[in-house]
Amino acid sequence: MKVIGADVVVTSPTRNFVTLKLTTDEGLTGLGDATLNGRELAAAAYLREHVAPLLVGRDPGRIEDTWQYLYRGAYWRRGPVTMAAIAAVDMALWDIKGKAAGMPVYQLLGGASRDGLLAYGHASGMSFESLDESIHMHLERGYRAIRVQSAIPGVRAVYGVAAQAQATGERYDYEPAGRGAAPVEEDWDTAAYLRHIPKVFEHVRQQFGAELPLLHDGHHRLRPIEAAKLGRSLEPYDLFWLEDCTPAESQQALRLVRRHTVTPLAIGEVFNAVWDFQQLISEQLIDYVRAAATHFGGITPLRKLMDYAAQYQIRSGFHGPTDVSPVGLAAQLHVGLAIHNFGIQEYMPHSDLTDEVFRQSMRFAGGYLHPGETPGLGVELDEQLAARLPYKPAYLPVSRLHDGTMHDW
Ligand code: GCO
Ligand code: MG
Repeated sequence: MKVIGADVVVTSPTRNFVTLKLTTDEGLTGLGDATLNGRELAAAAYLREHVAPLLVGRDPGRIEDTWQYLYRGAYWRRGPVTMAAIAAVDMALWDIKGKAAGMPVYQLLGGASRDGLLAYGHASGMSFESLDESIHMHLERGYRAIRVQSAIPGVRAVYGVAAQAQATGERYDYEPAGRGAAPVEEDWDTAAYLRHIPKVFEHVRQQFGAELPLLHDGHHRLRPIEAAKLGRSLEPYDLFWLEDCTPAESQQALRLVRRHTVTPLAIGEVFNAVWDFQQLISEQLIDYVRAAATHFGGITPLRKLMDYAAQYQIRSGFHGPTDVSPVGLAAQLHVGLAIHNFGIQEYMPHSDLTDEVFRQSMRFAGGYLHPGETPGLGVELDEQLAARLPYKPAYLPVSRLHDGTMHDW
């Protein structure tokens, strides 16, 4: 079998997605996700200009070799643009291999290690009341684990806290930044945040009991000693995890956090290679790996990362926001089903229009996700509909302290 076509589709149903479609001489096609939120066109150009021409004529069965060719061969290793592009190729090749074998990809990875993947949803509120409403709504939809984010008194706009209408709406495929030529600016006050968040979790535990798994995302905003303080102050509320408490490119900063708190830590949604995790895993500085197949070079390295993490009893918590396309989500559902050290899967449902552009075999029932039994990844792209929904500039917000200083994301 040979690859005869490598096409890049950029489409924007409710947000922008970059998809690679490989076509083979035997008529099989494969899809891969290279969506890089806010930098979509860079990933699309990397694929179109530098990768697609290299793929035509190659044997699609040689997944490992193609991955190494693109990773080692480029000279310029790693980085989010490169690794998103490689991820798309890797996923598309697994998709083709699954279709050729007549099996869902998880079967090729060793078969299912469980019946379904425990998923967590995003609840948030501008007040305790609206937060409670949002949690109730998620429980009604079947979620059995909830990420809790809250507005902070004295802070105008907190990232990840949906406005009221969105928090209670049917779907929450919101783009916190909205669309536009430049990022919107939000504000931030770490001291106010550290004072308020423990009260939020105290309230939620009182309302929803001791058993509901609760998660929280710090969005990389704290210095190590602040993160340590937050982790410690949340211990009475028994979090499933505290995510991205510090900007994690300084892996050793986590030593300090770890010294002071037993709140489990999750990190890595912005990481793109195993090297970003090396110290965190080998020193057991985290409990959950937040990588996304889309930003980590695809299924092949994600599987290897999880096997490495397994030696340290570290589990998966793959990044599943709406800016990972249904193709990228499918890729990590197959990995999550197959590996032994699965922990939890983030799940933010895409909009109805996105679900029309990408038809998925994946299902969510009773709080659990399953990639389905369709051969390959189980996602079909409606190219005609995709072509009618062109790219629109959209950016994540930035945040500034009240004196105007740019803050960590
Ligand atoms: C999460 C994330 C997202 C990211 C977004 C950036 O945990 O789901 O932090 O909300 O901010 O994916 O592109
Ligand atoms: Mg996050």
